[in-house]
Amino acid sequence: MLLILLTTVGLAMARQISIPGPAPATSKPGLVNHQSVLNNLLLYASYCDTCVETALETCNRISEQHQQPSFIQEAKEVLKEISVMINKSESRPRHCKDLLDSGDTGSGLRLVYPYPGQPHHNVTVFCEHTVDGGGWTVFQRRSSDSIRQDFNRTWIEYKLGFGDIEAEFWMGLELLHVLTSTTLQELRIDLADYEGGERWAKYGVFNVGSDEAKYRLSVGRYSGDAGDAMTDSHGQSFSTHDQDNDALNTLNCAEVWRGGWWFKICGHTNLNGYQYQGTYSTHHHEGIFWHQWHGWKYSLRQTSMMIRPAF
Ligand SMILES: [Ca+2]
Repeated sequence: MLLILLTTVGLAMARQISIPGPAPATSKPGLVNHQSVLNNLLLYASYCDTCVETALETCNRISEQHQQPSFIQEAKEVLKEISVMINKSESRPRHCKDLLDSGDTGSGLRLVYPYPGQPHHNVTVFCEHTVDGGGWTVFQRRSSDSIRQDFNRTWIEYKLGFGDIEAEFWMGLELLHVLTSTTLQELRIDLADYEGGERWAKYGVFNVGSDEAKYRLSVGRYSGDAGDAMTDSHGQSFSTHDQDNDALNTLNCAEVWRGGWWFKICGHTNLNGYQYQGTYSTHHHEGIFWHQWHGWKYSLRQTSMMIRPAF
């Protein structure tokens, strides 16, 4: 576009300059002389429009060629800066597995960047690298060794998380949804009783839906020695004492079982129940229980739930 404009203006100028005849009385002598010399030169060159146009185009092209190196250089530098920013962003750990892959060992609090498209949005999580190959991001823990937390919380508390991340805590369903949405996750659950016994359960599929889906649970492909108490809750929304999303019309499972969970009718486990110590005898199943191991009326000493990308 610029080339066409310059060429058009150039041709117009050339035509104006080449008009024969006496110079206006007001013109300066030097300008008259230059115009006369230019006229003569154009006449000598047969005054060819095409020749002048070609010459101007050549001029423009040479001018643009002179400008290109600095423009290209500038563009290259911008691309390099963008590339560095992208690499820096991609190298940030999204979860504990990324940290394990980059050489992290041990266990404890770590900073991760789990939100896609938000490279600066970080959260503190607890990474477990000492169990089953490591790379686990812990999202729930109960422990009789710590100051006990109240797990009979509201919907908003289960959504945002609560407790002490180095002791008893619940990560929060919103972050759990984000962490399980990017790639296929596996779930590992570790249980301990008051007699020194330990069991584990692992699920090759684990996903928590969005707030709109009431944090619907997808879970399956069990392995372990604790027994499968979770698959029964597959496809079930989360419930709390102030939000009944279970499949039982006659009561609110979260209310009578004293904690938020993916209750169905009501289910085979609740690791967010009340912290009785071992055997208890209340009417409802209120404890921290895993039916396939210690039945309905035994509250466990310790539990942890953690996730890791399956691949
Ligand atoms: Ca209900």
